[in-house]
Amino acid sequence: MTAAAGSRPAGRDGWAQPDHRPAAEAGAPGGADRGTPGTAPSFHEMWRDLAPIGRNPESGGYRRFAWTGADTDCREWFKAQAETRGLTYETDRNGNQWAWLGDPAAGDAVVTGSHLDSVPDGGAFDGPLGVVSSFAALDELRARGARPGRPLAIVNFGDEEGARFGLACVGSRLTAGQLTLDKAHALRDADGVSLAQAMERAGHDPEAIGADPGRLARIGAFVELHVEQGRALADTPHAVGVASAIWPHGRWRFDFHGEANHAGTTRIEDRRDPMLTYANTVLAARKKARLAGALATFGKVSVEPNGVNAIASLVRGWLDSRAADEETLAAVVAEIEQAAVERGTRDGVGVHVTRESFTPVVEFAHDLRDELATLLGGVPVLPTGAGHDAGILSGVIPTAMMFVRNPTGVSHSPAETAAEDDCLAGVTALADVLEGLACR
Ligand code: HGY
Ligand code: MN
Ligand code: MN
Repeated sequence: MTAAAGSRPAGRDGWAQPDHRPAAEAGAPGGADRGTPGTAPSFHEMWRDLAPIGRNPESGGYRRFAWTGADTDCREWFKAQAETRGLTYETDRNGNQWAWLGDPAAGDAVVTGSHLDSVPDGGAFDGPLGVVSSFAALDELRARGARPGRPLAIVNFGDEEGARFGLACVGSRLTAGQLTLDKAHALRDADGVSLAQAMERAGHDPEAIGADPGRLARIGAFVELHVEQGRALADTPHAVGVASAIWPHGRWRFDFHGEANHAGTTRIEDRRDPMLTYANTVLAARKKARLAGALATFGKVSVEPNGVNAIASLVRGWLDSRAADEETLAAVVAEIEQAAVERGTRDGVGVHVTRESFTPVVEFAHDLRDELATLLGGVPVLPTGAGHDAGILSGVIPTAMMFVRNPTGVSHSPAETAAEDDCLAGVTALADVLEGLACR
């Protein structure tokens, strides 16, 4: 939480230090003053209850990986939120969770939501802000006495970050038919556990997974609210913006094959050290991306045998690369691969590159995007380099995204933050959008 958001000191989850007074008593935005009906927890209470789940006490970051215990706890939290509001709760064939106000079968539904899983040591906001805001916005609509003419739903898409199995947006990709069953069943985590095994252990039937066109056909619009993962709004008077597009992006695994040997006895000229080739490839990626106005990041690496006094036999580095257009992205990745191969030839190291995932450019539906911007009174419209379930679904149904200002722009880090007032402005904006779409 930033200084602007209140007098309580920032905690490591990005919000105020735990305050165990009831939210209304503590004067917290999102408390009873938000007019939540019945016993529905306020924004502040929801945030407080979700905050400890999957949080690593040492880093302060979240480790909510798909189908783990932390993920199960998040999912139970979601179910409890649905039930406490009297919403119709269901889990779909791919493990995505839904909470319905109105008849799920009626069609032309307005759906909002996001995800609750995280990257390794992720922040508190990426995903959960959209889910918590969705429940709070629904409460606000009810408090306004709004009468939706269309079903409304809140969704928690499973495995958005792909932190465990390496592929992002598995829940929405499966639903949209953009992930084949063969590929889904081939997914393994770092311990060799398959996606199917992990699902089964968490109580979900892996045999059920697959495309769900009937479900998507009943949705008229999907709007995802998300913390901004940049600083485009930071220096504007706007707490909320609307997305125009998502940059194309993908993940590539670079395998550098060398020769294990003794660090103390192997002459320099006799070495085939894949770490050297990897290190040079990291530098090349940075340079090629900078020259092209793109982004290229090696954020994950594994080394075998991973001994201090041994030259590595294998280094695996995962490249995440993104650009404004697909041609630039393809060119940058090809240049990085070429640099790796050239350097590998000099080092006696074999280089093998595998594309693990690719998401094409997303241009959000102009009419829905413009409708949101109008409903919100002319807020900024901005592109993002981050991937989202809304991007996956945009190929199938009209989707839009709203961003809540992030004062530092930091994301995928425990330092990720947003001011509490901005988050509450996001709730009101989302309620305005849902009302505008569903109550006209
Ligand atoms: O990696 C991404 O862009 C997203 O945050 N899943
Ligand atoms: Mn993310
Ligand atoms: Mn996200």
